[in-house]
Amino acid sequence: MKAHDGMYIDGAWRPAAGPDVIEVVNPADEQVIATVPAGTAEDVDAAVRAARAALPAWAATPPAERAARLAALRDALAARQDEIARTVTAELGAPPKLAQTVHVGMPVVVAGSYAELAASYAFEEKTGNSTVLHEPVGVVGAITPWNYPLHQIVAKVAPALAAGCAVVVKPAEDTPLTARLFAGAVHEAGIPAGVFNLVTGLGPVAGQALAEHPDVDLVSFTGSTAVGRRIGAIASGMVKRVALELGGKSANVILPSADLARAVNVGVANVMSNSGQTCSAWTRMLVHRDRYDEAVELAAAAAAKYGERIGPLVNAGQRDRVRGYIEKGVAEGARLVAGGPGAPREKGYFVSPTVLADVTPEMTVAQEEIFGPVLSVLRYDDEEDALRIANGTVYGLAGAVWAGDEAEAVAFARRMDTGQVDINGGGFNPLAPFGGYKQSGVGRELGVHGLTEYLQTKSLQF
Ligand code: TXE
Repeated sequence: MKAHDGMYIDGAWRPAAGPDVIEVVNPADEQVIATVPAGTAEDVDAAVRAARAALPAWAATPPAERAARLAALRDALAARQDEIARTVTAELGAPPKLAQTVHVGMPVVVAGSYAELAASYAFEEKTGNSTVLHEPVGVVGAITPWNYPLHQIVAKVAPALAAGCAVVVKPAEDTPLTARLFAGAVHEAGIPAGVFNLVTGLGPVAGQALAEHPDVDLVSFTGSTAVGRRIGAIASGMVKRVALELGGKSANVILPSADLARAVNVGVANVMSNSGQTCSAWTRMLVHRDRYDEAVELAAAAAAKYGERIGPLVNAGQRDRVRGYIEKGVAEGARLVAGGPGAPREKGYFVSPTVLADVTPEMTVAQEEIFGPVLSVLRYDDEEDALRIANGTVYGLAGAVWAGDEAEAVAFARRMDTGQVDINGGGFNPLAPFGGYKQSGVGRELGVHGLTEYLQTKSLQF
């Protein structure tokens, strides 16, 4: 057990204002592995003041120099990738290979993409008799969740720094250790004092203080829709900019002409990866009634195979919530064909990869975000029915379409109310905009769209 001190504020680790700490638990064995300070409004205020003081010089730093610092940040993250991966495994429970490739590999690529974008983006352009300046929004308050502890921080901090903003991050209470390693990488990268600050603490205390701080110009939040709504209300009441990445209930639409085995296998892996704790996961599989039984059988087999590789959920509360959803699904008439609500191991917050069949669109498990390794398989009659089901939730974050013919899949994808669709498997693109339609959020992350979230425009007329 290690007791960590301090918050990273104004370029150094400084003692927290209060004595309270947060215990960090390894979800695989339920042991307390560390404590970090629980920041208060006072710590948040110190961090925001440091960011405000650092802002003018960083905003005036030539983009090429900001790009060089971001490249150094990418290198610093890559240099400590083993330590970060071990930490993600310890505090989130991610299997070591997933921790290396996705949890660390992806943010290293994203940090690199913003080093390039900072260098290439046209922060000044001409239109008619005007020059349009794309200027940093100012001080950013970033509130991040635990499901991808490093990626969620990098997806906000890298574009904000590329834009010339100064940032205060409040990471999730379950995964503050990865955030501390990120702060170490920022320091090593030579990013000037105050441009990046880290305050660990509880959401309703430190998170809320950050969102409400009058000197924060933009709040970027990723997490639950319930908290996102509160943050949105605070931001609109104070007329600040806000970016919200919220929940999802994404549809994996398998059209009759698709390669069924491939679509099902990739679909199951997509849901089970990271123990289902992915906002963009394709948690609803939509299959034509003629191929439904075959798909359910394939999905159950794929889930059972996945069972050996799955990590725990992040904490006991999330585990109980996920189990509750499985029980509710069965109570509402779904048929359990793999996994179930029982505890697969004595210790740790594990839930077996679970597949629910005979799920109908109005069931709770087809409407609400479960955030665990639970796949619902739904039947549709024809394409119009599939579209109605796919679009029939309050969410619209991601999705997938599979068809024998790519054009057929694309035609369907165009009619989906969702921010991102993978065609016949797709694949992660760090430059493609990521974000939600409907109640999945406001704004976009990644690539140039992620950068412009942190910019405001000024026009000069000549
Ligand atoms: O999220 P919270 P939780 C969804 C998913 C999950 C559910 C609950 O369905 O089961 O949310 O997870 C901070 N003011 N997602 O409870 O509470 C908090 O400290 C300001 C989807 O962990 O939203 C943390 O840093 N901040 C998701 C962050 O908000 C507050 C990722 C997220 O925590 C706050 C995670 C407040 N009043 C959960 N209360 C995604 N979209 O990827 C909490 N926080």
